[in-house]
Amino acid sequence: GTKPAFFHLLSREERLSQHRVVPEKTLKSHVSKVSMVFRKLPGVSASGMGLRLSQKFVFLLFLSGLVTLCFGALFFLPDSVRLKLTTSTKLKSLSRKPSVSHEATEERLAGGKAQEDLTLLRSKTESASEKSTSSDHGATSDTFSYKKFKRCLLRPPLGTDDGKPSDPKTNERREKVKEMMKFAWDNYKRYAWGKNELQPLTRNGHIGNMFGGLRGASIIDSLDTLYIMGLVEEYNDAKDWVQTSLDLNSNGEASLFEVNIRYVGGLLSAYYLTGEELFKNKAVELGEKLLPAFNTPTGIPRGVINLGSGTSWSWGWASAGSSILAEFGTLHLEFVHLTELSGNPIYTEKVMNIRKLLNKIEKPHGLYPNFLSPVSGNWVQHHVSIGGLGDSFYEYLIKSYLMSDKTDDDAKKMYYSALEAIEANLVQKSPGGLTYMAEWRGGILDHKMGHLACFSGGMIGIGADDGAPEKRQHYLDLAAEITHTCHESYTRSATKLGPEAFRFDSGAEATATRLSDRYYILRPEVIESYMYMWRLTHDPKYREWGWEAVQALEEHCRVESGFSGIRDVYTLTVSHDNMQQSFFLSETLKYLYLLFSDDDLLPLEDWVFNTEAHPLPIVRKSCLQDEATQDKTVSE
Ligand code: DMJ
Repeated sequence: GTKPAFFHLLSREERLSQHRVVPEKTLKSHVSKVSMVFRKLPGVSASGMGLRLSQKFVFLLFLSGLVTLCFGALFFLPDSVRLKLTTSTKLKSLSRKPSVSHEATEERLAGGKAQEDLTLLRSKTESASEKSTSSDHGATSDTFSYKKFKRCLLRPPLGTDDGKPSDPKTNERREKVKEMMKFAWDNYKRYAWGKNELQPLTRNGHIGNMFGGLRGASIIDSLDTLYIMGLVEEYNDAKDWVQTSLDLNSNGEASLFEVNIRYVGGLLSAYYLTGEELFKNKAVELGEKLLPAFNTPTGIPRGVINLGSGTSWSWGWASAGSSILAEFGTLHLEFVHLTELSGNPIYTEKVMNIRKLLNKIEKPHGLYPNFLSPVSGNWVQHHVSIGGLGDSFYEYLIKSYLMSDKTDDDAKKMYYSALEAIEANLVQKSPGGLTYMAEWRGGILDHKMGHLACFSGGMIGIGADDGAPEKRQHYLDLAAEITHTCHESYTRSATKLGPEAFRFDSGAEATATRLSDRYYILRPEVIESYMYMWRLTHDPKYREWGWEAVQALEEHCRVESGFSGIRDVYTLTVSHDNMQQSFFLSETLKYLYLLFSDDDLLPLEDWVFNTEAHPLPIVRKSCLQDEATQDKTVSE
């Protein structure tokens, strides 16, 4: 019984076999077999090299240990290395042509005009990424090549001139938005640095309880906005903070959804834009901490997770311990990218499992209710909404399809059939001719549309082109009508900002009828739809509507030390809510900036925006693999 040094590496069965007494007869026959082998070797005595029986036994034990150790070592190799071994073998047999030609792409990428410090910063960060190893809290593998990824983009991410419009009036408006970002950022930095959000009236930071003890939500949410706006110093401050102060070892209760869309999404975008390994490693490290939320009987994650212990549970307010459609349905884009970057398939497996369950389950009238039990996998209540609780699930279906380079056919099918069901059951026309999306409660319509539902103009717009040919124009019209209705909800208020929810009953048309629905918290959805509709149609009205919003924000939400939400959009004696939401920096201001930029700043051919407006690149699998083949051939 002495345990071999590698005892701890053995499986249970192997360990047991280490204790088994070897019968002398068997032992003898083993020894004679070994002698047979040696007999064939010249210069080796046929008598077992003159060893005593006990020596032979030790020798045999050593030999069998060595063999086990070799197999064991293979077994214990990290996933990433095994993946690399298998993909490199597979890649050797691939000989498809790259979908994006090498030369053509490099030519397009080379088209950029020199941009002084901005270019300097950007080239600095890129070469940093090429030099760096995965030693920064190395949770990731080295299977992802940033260089290859850049080659597979169709266009430079920031356009030829950082998206600067040639028309001076538009450029002036763009500069105004940049100034707003700088103002919001400077005040956050001055009064709330490292906290999650700025409270601009009391001039202090807010931590809240959504992010499980994680800090700096406004910093993570701002990284990409600062970068695309060329706010170099500010971006560097943000990056330094991530490097020195973003502590992922927190131990609080976090919303899986919020941490994913803001932190994981923000870090992923920052990585793809800058190539800084730091962001990639932090994103994967954080992604890993979210995985225990999926340990449920169905694999549908629960809404809340303790980032330290991994314990997860459902929101107390969600009926019967259910999970929320917009929460577990808004993980797909980020998780697919976590797999891309880490080489670990688990992230994609988790979200594909959600997808499969939703695809399979019966849907009332083809609609997806907002509450699902993570235990039974059944719907818990029949409340359907394109606004809060449902919204970004639909958004992620079409964006999953687009982000997969239009290969994810399940996502495509699910999106268009969901849209059909929405049109058949929820889309309404008001007596005044406004198109809106009502909510559905077990078959009964609630003629209310939330501000959150206003993202759907943009969503239906970006999906229009891939719908059935006879439906394409119809979808584009529907997208324009919804966006128009949402604009009406702004123009019909005194402040020219829209309420949290507006109604189409009791004589109301796109106005809030309840006091509790009159607030505006700097939300982006209406402006988001303006931005997409501008890109899709180039109808100048969308830029005008965006400019109206800028003026209203300046007039009613800008206070001495930042921007604040307001409690009632229908009164000019405004009351501020004292909160500069992090999504104001990541979404509202970014979409405004893109609205006044040329289309080649983050072109839609290459990027999809996650639901927090963090740009994620389209995954061009065939290009990435072919590039790998080329690299391999060169190095061989
Ligand atoms: C953001 O965090 C995201 O857009 C989310 O999808 C919905 N709510 C806010 C903005 O309103």
